[in-house]
Amino acid sequence: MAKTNEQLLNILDRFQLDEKVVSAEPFGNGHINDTLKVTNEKGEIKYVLQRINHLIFTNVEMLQNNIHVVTTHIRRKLEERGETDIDRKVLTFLPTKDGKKYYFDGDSYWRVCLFIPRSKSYEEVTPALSYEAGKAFGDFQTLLSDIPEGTLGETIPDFHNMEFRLRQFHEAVAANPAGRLEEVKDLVEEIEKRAEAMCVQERLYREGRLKKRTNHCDTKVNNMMFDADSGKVLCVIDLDTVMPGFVLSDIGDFIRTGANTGAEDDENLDNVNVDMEIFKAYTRGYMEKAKAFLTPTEIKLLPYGGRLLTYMQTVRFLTDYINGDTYYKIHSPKHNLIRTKAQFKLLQSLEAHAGEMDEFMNQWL
Ligand code: ADP
Ligand code: GN1
Ligand code: MG
Repeated sequence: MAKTNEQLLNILDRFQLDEKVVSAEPFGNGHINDTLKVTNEKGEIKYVLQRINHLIFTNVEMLQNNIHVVTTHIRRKLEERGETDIDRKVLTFLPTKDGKKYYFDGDSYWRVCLFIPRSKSYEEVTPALSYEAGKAFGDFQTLLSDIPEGTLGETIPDFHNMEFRLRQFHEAVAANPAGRLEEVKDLVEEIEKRAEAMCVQERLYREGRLKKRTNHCDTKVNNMMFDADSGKVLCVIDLDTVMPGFVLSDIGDFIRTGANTGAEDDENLDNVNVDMEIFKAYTRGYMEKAKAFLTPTEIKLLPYGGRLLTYMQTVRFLTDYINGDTYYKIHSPKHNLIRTKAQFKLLQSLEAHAGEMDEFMNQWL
């Protein structure tokens, strides 16, 4: 339920803020949590307040603990590198007055972090920004590569496990709870056709040919803040899903969002295609930072990562549509179906460019 400004200020009052704040207003385009920007008496945005979706992140304690581990780890590494302006390069979460990492108001879970001044996020990127984004996510994985195994929990178990996502899809199809199956049967067929080919990572993992790493797992283009002046990436944000997983997640989700010439939910499918210049620029930036730790198998699979994450998102949006829209926030009755169709169109475009993308990777093999 929406909160009044007064209620939001009461929530903010539970945190150790270092200045007086007067308003909290909706911010950003996320599909899961509620994000608000918090303004001080001078009208400057100072903090970001978020209501955590605890139906999705059911273990808030683990979630906030993961984020604490990740942000303190990155902060220490940046200090060791002698970096300056660190408060703009890593998120800083503020404790509550009783020293906790979140506040529970009896109904919802809340957290607060510092707003990063003079920064910008984008829904669409140029090749130049994309190259910077590639370097930033490659560096993010490098910075987190020495977090000892077992330190971070899986905030959403099997989050990017394709076999699991297909099981959820099959359960939805079998139950057809919202009576929408007939309307989507062609899409269901397209998903089934590709199902086996899209579970390569899980098979390679079982065979011991692919390892898990610490990934961001939501490298959407709007989950990084760029410096408003230099156009360089300042900070990777939205750390809820940082957890052990397969490396293709962080390549794939950027290709899915950044290298799409249309929107994630574009109703005009002619707008939706892969932008090869964005793909190449991101990959160049990413490989500059990540080549040192990637295996040849991972490098070869990189273009497959774009197809996989786009396929996974098609499956997840369609599953939610079949289930009657229980997971993602929607802004119109058919929003999840529109999203599914746009993601499927992008998948077809990525498939058509697969050979060209594979060839591009040869320079690193
Ligand atoms: P969601 O789960 O809703 O996607 P995010 O953490 O990604 O939440 O925040 C949504 C948007 O709010 C981001 O795309 C970004 O534009 C902005 N934002 C989030 N955190 C900050 C921050 N600390 N400083 C500046 N802007 C931020
Ligand atoms: C969700 O919260 P947001 O909008 O950054 C989702 C991602 C999806 C994305 C699709 C926890 O991310 O996995 O890829 O929507 N996050 C969760 O746009 O499910
Ligand atoms: Mg986000």
